[in-house]
Amino acid sequence: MKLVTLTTEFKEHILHITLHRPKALNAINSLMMSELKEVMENYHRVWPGTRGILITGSGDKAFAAGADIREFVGLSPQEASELSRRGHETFQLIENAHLPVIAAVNGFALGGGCELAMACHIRIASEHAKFGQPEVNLGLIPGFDGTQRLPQLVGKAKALELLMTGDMIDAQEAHRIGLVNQVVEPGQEVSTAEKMLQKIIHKGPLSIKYTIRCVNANYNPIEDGTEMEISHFGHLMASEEGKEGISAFLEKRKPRFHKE
Ligand code: CO8
Repeated sequence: MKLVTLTTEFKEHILHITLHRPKALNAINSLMMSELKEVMENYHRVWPGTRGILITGSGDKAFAAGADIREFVGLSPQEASELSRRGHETFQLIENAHLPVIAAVNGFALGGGCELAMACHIRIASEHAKFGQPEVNLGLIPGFDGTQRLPQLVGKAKALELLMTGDMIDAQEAHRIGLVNQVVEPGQEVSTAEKMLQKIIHKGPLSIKYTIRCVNANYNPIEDGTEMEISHFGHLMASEEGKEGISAFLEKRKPRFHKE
């Protein structure tokens, strides 16, 4: 896969995706969005054996400082909505991935950058990371689902405060309000995310897939997460994976969920 705005590396079953426009603080332009979509749609085929995905930014200054503001000039309402829709579709591929996706936030995660981090299942932040939705400073609102995902993570009142003030918060504050899962020393965010992914990808892949699906259903008004959990629980019990996990416990051995 030929990519210009992203770099990828595949190691130990983890696909590392790095946003790579360091001179523009990894701002997400339309090419980067298309490439991210292409990777999310094709990782199974291009990197068979992928069990987890890690997304980070290149350099030590930014994860992504937002959507690329330079591309906004002269957009018609239809073109702007179309760009927004493409972002939604791409980030939904991340949120609904069948495997864990962790953001290792190494610096500014603003606007679309914060929205990308929020679409991931888990966020590990460097101490010097900064988060915010500064769109109101531009006379805009978030366009990649920030108005929807931020309240899910931090609650309505705090989300409205961040969205309406446009204030930037540091990693400790982001952790305190539930926007990030863990704060680590600068330079440790990728290795910490890798370690967490390694732990998760050694569980049963079907149970991880169903966990993501059931939790996401809780936030989707057209899905019934409770019924989904009941049905997936039943399915797992009769699956090879469920049988192996239960047998391993009873036989006092480690489960073998993956055929190496
Ligand atoms: N877009 C384009 N270029 C950017 C962006 C951006 N979002 N952020 C930074 N850059 C560029 C700067 O223009 C600068 O380029 P140059 O050197 O050519 O002038 C370079 O990156 C370095 O930036 P600074 O010199 O500004 O670096 P500082 O350390 O002084 O400041 C900041 C860092 C605070 C991050 C500052 O760059 C900044 O405020 N950036 C903009 C942050 C922002 O407003 N983000 C939200 C954008 S809107 C958005 O994300 C909406 C998402 C939904 C879109 C829906 C589809 C249309």
